[in-house]
This record gives sequence, C-alpha cells and structure tokens, in this order.
Amino acid sequence: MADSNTSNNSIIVRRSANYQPSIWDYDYIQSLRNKYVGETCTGQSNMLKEHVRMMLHKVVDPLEQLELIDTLQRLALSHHFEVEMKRILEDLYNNDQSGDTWRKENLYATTLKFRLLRQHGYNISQGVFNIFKDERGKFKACLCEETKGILSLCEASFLLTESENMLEELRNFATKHLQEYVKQNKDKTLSAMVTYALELPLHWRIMKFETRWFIDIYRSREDMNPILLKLAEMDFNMVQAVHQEDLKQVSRWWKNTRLGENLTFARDRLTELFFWSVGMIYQPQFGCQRINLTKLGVLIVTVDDVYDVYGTLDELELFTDAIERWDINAMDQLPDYMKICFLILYNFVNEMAFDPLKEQGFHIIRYLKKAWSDLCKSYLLEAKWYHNGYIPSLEEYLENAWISIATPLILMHAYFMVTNPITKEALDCLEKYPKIFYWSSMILRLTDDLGTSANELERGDVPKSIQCYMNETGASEKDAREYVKSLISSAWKKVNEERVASSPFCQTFIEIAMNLARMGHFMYQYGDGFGVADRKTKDGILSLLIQPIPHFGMSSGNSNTTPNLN
Ligand code: 0FV
Ligand code: MN
Ligand code: MN
Ligand code: MN
Ligand code: MN
Repeated sequence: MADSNTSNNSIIVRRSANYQPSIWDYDYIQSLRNKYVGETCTGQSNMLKEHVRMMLHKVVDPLEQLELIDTLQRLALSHHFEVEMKRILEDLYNNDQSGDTWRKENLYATTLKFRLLRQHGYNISQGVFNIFKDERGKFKACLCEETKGILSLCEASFLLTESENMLEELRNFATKHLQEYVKQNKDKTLSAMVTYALELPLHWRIMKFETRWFIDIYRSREDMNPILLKLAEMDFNMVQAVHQEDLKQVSRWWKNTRLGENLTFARDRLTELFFWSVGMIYQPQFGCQRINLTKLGVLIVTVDDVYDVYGTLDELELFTDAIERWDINAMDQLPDYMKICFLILYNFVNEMAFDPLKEQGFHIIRYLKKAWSDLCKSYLLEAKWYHNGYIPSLEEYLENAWISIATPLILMHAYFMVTNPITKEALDCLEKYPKIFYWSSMILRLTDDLGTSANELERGDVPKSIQCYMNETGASEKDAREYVKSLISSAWKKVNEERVASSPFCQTFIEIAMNLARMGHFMYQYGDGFGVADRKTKDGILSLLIQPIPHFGMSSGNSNTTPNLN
C-alpha cells in the first residue's frame, strides 16, 4: 500500500512498510505505578546488601568465591559489590601461579575461573585447559561425565580471541556433548540451563534481560541462598520502579514531539527503544542516559524510515545536505515532514553539546554532526543503490552497512553521555571510529540483516548481506545465512580483543558497545523483533519493565515480613 501526494504538479508515489502501530498505549504507560520505592524498601535492601557484603568477605574457598560472583552477576546484583568482587578476582589472579592446586583437573572450577577473569579484563591464557588433554592431544574422555563442567566450558569458550584455536575446538567438543545431554533430559534444571546456553551463549546475552529467568532457576536450586534470592527479587523490583519513571518521562517527550501523528509512515516504537536503552545501560543511576539514548533511537529509526521507505531521492539529497552543512537555514528547502525531523534532531544534538561546553570547555558538536552526516550519507548511498537496482559485492555493502546500522553514531553520543571528564586522547580516538565501534557495529548489522532482510526486500530495499553474498557466490540462502553467522562469530573474537586492549575509554562505555552488539542477538534472533515487536520483545518488555516479581520466595508468602536472616 502506497500513499501519494503531489508536488511540482507531479504525483509522488510513496512506499509504505506497513508497520503496525505501537502496542504500548501512552495512557497505559503513564498509569504505571510501582510500590517498590521509598525508605522501607531501601532500608530492607541495604540490610540485605550488608549481609551479602559480609558473605563476600567471609568466603575463602576459591570455587565458592567464583560461584558467588557468578551468581551475583546473573542476579544483576554485581553493581552493588564491585569493590568486593574485584578484590577477590585480583587475589585469584595473583595466586594463579603459586600452587594453584585447588582446581587441578576440576573442569568446572577451571572454566568458571577462566570466564570470570576474562570477563573482568584479566589476561588468562587458554593454556589452562591443557591439563584436560591426554598425551595425544585429545580431550580426556572422563570429562564427559561432568555436564556442569562442560556447560561452563562452553560458556567460557565464547571469550576467545582470534588465534585461540584450542578454545574453538573446546567449544565444538562442548557443544556436541551438550546437544547429546539435552536429548537425555536427566536433570530438569540442568537440562533447562543447557538448552538455554545452546540457544545463545551467556557472553552474547544482555545479562539484565536474563535476570528474571535466572532468578526462577536459582529459586529452585538446592544450593539457593535465601538472602541472595530475597535481595535479587527486591532489587529487581526496585530497579524496575526506576525504569518505569524513566519510561514515563521519555514517553511524555515522545508524545510532545508529535512525531507519531505527523510521520505516520515511521515506526512508532518508543517503548521498544526504551527497552533497547535499558539493554545498553540498566543501572539505576543512569536514567538521563537511558532517556537520551531513547530519544536518539527515535531519531535514528525515524530518519531510517525516511530514507528506506518514504522519501524521494531528491528529498533525501536535500536532507543529507542539510545535515552535512548543519545549517538551520537549510531547513527552508525541506518538505514539511522533513522539517520536523530536522529540527528535533538539530535541537537534540545541540542541547547534548551544551553541558560539556559549559562544564569542561569541550566543543563536541563537530563530533556529533560528523557522525550524523556519515550516517545520512550511508543511508543515501543505500537509497541510490536501491533506486538504481544495483547489487554491491558483500565487501562493498559492508563497508557502508556498518555505518548505516547507526552503531558508530550511537556510540559517539553514548561516549559523551557517560564520560566525565572527557579526554583529548579519547576524542582523537573517537574521530577515527575505534575498532571496537567497527566490530560491535558489524555484529548489530549482520544480526539485523538475518532478522529483517526478508521483509525489507519484500517492501523494496537494498539487498542486504545475505543477498549480496548469494549474488556474488551463487550460494543458497541457507548457506549465505550460515556464512553471515560465521562472520558474526569472527566479529565477536575481535570485540573480545578490543574490549581489553588499552584504550582511553571507561569500562561503562566498553560495556555499552558490547551490549549494543548483544542487543542485535536479542532483537533479531527470531526475525524482526523490533519492527514486529509483539512477541519475544513484548514478553521481554513485560517481564523487565512492567510486571514486578509478584512475591518474594523466602518468608511465608507475605512480602511485607522482614526475613529471618540467620
Ligand atoms: C534497524 O532497523 C533498527 F531499527 C535498529 C538497529 C534499531 C535502532 C537501534 C537503536 C536506535 C538503539 P532496520 O532493520 O530498518 O535498519 P536498516 O539499516 O536495515 O534499514
Ligand atoms: Mn568491603
Ligand atoms: Mn530500515
Ligand atoms: Mn536503512
Ligand atoms: Mn534491517
């Protein structure tokens, strides 16, 4: 279905993507109320936190230390205990050389230690797995008796970098074993964990999105600690209350822009974009950042739909030019529907630049507008390809597509949102789009292509990675998809290298860059979870942002009772 209008006495036929309206009603979002706020909650949670802090100080057995850290991370509690966790990991890392006998031959302990240390940026070699090989270099058969260890091995292997072939072999070995294990279905909880790991490794998942699932698993575990469980449940609900207020705020902004009413062809996905921003940075103190990332997302998605669906080539040239010149006067030539986009975008970016200038004397507009201009130019090139029926080679496509997926632009903005003080060194690095931008962007692009290209081609769009590869090599769609998946795996190895390479960026920022890549896996694993956001994405939004964990498992069903902590 295309709608048309007239300009210069000629009929313009415009395409439509037939995006469905938002499933999240404005009044519904505004009506959200959450009781997990206030002093009683905070007091109780602080008390529980102190107990956990004591646990972290008391635990001495290395395996127990590691398990506690892993559990805290998966319960989304680690941000409360960073100092304590770091101290433990530091000790474990430093004691590695001297008489580290506790984990000898223990696959689970070795792999857990490997994964956690690498996750936290320690340089631990894949050589620690040599002890599991026999004289002929094969993995020892006895390993197969320990599924928990193999599961942990599988997860650990995803922290590999490019040349680490042993880890790749170990991953294949572990995967085969786990696939067999699931078929047998011996232990229900373990089978659930294995199935889950085979679907997507932990390292490729947004931890916060998995918390609720993990809390349910943890609740039924024999070694469950009631204090941890109680704190995890409370904290989940309290953080959700913060997210709800952020969402309500940015949703009022969205309504006020009237973009939804004026640009009806564009995706109205405010709540999904907010969810996306939570995926990038969930910790409660980053509310402003989430709100700004959501606004940025709205701008990106709207402008993308202008280039992909609605705009004529002439209009797109004008818009690209206006952005490149960063000139408010250029607005005069734009059609009305573009004026509103331009002005919101222009104001948003200029406003973002105000605090850094005021507080630190850094003039950052040139970085932001350069990123916007690069994005629009990449959009324009795709639009031209489409209009000319041109099919690029995969290489030529990707050279442009890692920009057109908007990751470099998002990260450029995100850097300024989370960094104070800004450094000259980082600015120099940003200007050239550092490698971590490139690789995380590549993952988002390729996962997006896997999930969205079928619909895109149907409505009329430039061929995406899968089609470019098919056209170039004559491969089947199935093989092309496998190939794209292999590119994603390779890109992750590069991300793993870059995330620990020396750089002027803080950990919070690196984490955002990785989470953006992980978002790609989440959103597009089963199709276009963003454009068609009524299934897995809706469930994700409901469980993360809307519905609190209904009752606390610990005391006898009464959530207002103070738990017996001893
Ligand atoms: C991609 O849409 C899309 F909407 C993304 C990646 C969401 C934006 C994410 C943030 C702003 C955080 P689409 O598949 O239409 O993109 P392409 O580039 O394929 O047109
Ligand atoms: Mn302490
Ligand atoms: Mn698009
Ligand atoms: Mn596009
Ligand atoms: Mn797409």
